[in-house]
Amino acid sequence: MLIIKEYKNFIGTITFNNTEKRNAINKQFVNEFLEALNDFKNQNVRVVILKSFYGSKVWSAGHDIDELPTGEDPLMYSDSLEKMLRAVKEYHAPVIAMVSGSVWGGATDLVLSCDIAIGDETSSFAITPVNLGLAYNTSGLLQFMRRLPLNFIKEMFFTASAFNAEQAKDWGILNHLVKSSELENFTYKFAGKITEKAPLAVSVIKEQLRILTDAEPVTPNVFEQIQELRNKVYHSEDYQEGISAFKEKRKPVFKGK
Ligand code: LCV
Repeated sequence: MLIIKEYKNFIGTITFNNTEKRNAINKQFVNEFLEALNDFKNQNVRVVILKSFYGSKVWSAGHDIDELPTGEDPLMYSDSLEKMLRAVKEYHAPVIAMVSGSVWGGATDLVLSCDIAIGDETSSFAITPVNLGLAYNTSGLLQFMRRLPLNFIKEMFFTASAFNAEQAKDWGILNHLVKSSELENFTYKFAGKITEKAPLAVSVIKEQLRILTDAEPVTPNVFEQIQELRNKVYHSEDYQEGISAFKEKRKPVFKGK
């Protein structure tokens, strides 16, 4: 199993359990994740917490690079990571990311897709398509644009640098930054507060906020333009080079084509 699920007092917990691949998000991981959300729903869950094992250096290494298709758009609507992000945003109950360790690529998008993020001093956040010669997808960019100032988004995407817990708190990626020794306790107490509130009201407010946030029409022209831009990169030699370099554990040499 790539995730471990537990349920207690209206709180569902999903612990990432793919340590040898640094909790990279692949199809199997997402299938188990969606199944766990569904099981929790049948148990009338009121809050879900996503976490890694205590003390693990990496919360999640993001999209499983071995599953990134080449020669076509790797972050399509039907991609398993995209399905996971939508499931979190559309889930009837609040989902809390309890973060310790480094968060990479699509996993940063996952943290931003959660309703609340609570991290400790070891947490850091990077978005890394430029390491692979990739652009990012439209819903993902809109997600970042809704949450973070444009200059900070550009710094994150153009440098693929990992931003530390302090910066994440300052920029609003984290709701709360607590000491790693208190993270678990703080998060479950926080979740407990939500489970005491009217679950239907919480659920409706979450869905209202999702609908209102997503209510940004993208005109057909804008859509076509964006598709064309993305086409350029996922057919590029640089994308091939990005994937091969990762697999061969060497630095990529990008040529801009
Ligand atoms: C497959 C992996 C991965 C992985 N996939 O351990 O953001 S976007 O647009 O780019 C989007 C498409 C996306 O999310 O792309 C993925 C972005 N993620 C990354 O760039 C992180 C890649 N991973 C790393 O930089 C390192 O693995 C970190 C820093 C996370 C951990 O380093 P550490 O030294 O602790 P290793 O690198 O030795 O990784 C352990 C094993 O996990 C595999 C990696 O290939 C290695 O496998 P082997 O033991 O077979 O060599 N692994 C790590 N991340 N995203 N596989």
